[in-house]
Amino acid sequence: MTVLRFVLGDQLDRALSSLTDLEPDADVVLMVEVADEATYVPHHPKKIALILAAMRHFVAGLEADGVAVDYVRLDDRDNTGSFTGELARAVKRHGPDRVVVTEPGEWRVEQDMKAWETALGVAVEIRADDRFLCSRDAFSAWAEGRKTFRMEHFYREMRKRTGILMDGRAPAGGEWNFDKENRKSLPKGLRAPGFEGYAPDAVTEEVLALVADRFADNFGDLDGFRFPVTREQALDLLDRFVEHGLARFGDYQDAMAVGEPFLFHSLISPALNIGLLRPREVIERVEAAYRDGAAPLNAAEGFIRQILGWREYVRGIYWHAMPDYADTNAFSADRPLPGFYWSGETDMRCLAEVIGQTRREAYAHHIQRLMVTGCFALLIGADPVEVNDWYLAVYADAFEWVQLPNTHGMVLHADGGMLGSKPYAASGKYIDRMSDYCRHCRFDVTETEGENACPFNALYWRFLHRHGDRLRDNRRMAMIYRTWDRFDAERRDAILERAETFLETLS
Ligand code: FAD
Ligand code: DLZ
Ligand code: SF4
Repeated sequence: MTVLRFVLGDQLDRALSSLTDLEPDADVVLMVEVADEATYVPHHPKKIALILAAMRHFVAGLEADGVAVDYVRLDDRDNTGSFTGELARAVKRHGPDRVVVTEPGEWRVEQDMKAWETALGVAVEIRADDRFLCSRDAFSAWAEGRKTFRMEHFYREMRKRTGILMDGRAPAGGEWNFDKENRKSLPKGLRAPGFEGYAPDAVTEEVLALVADRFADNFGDLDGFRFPVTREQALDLLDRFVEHGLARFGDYQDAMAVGEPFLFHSLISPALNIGLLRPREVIERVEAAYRDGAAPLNAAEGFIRQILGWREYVRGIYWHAMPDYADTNAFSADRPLPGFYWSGETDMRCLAEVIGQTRREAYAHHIQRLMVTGCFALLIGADPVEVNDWYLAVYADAFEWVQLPNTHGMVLHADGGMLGSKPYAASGKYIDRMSDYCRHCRFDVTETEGENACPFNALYWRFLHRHGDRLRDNRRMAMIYRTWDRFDAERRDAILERAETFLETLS
């Protein structure tokens, strides 16, 4: 009985559900590098390199343990370029009794997967992806009958269900959430640990040459590739974070600074999302650091909330709401994404800084994605499809199950509030409070009118003005509408004019 076990590029986990009952003497593991996956958006070259290099290292590990692996390379002559085409060829080669897979991370791939059994004439068993702490069914059960979904409710439920950061039935430290302690701006002179990374070995070098040859025109620098590509390296990265970054993670989680792309963030998302780390082990490691006194509770809780809360929540929303979710557009936003998202050429220092860092590193931390590139796209009314494609392409950790709810829901509020209670619209004041970007910018963050005024300011008021019908009744926005209403008509007109004049410069 041969079982063909098809493992995708973001499933690089030896404990994966499709591998749990692997019989090394009888089964074959199939992995394929295919053009479809490398081109469905113009991925950052570092992202393609990460996935292919990690796949090749994963396969080397399986082979070293005596597992039969069928590995198709991107440049193999007969490569059909698609998962379906490569599975069909492999079924012909091996004549398996059945194919076993773990459910994928993207809706479009799942549609293909569901058609394989009929198309290929072989039994296909699709198993749940148990790397997550909340299964798709468990999320649906939680969501059932709720009018609105809120992360905080889901998160508390997950804390109770898993016992993570719980002292009996109560949350550790007596509170569920320490976010109010986690909004400090960076004091002068405080140095972040930096990211040394992992030097490419011969396997990775070969991938880098392939990517340089084929994807040189994509947005993003391939030079300086140093992501972890093996489980050992990913575990080392986690150790380093716990030792050097975690204690300050909470305090400076929302901070941003010129020339400081990483601050006290963990940088584990690329490794986590492709299976080199398991979310549960990351959480347990961080909880242990707190219990041992190596990290304060605001840091440990803040970090664990991102993984046990946000990460699981957005995945639940994705599968619960797809495929209609991607087609929503609550604000009827339709402006093309400005060209500088791809070139980085803009006088707005905050955007130039985040886009430049994204080009170099295929990385930006949460607040940069949310409150700089994201908030700007929201305020100008950028087309959600273009915004989503940009985020899916440019970050090494981007897979649709996690990218789409964050971008479409959290940032653009295009889902009309399914994921979050209000849009994260903000003026330049927020960026000024949380960073030193404005001090290095040609625009004046304290001004709203006139051509030197920070564009975020007038755009913010314009956004509120345009979408009053949707947002005025939101209790969390009532105060800001009262401020707008207090402005006299002349001031309101001047602000709206500044916004329109600025928007004309984008086209
Ligand atoms: P840390 O700040 O160290 O956080 C630890 C971990 O928490 C992360 O590794 C990640 O696994 C998890 N996490 C934190 N916030 C979120 C969140 N909102 N949703 C899900 N997981 C979270 N994350 C992705 O993994 N892939 C994406 O494609 C992605 N796109 C995003 C797009 C936008 C517009 C926004 C606002 C956020 C997006 N995020 C995405 C969430 C977050 O920005 C990244 O997970 C984080 O920046 C990764 O860096 P880190 O590992 O240093 O995170
Ligand atoms: C993102 C990506 C890329 C660039 N290349 C491959 C590949 O060649 N082979 C593969 O198995 N997976 C790749 N991936 C990851 C897939 O896009 C991902 O597994 C699906 O989107 C499902 O989440
Ligand atoms: Fe960005 Fe405005 Fe600050 Fe310039 S002044 S960095 S545009 S927020």
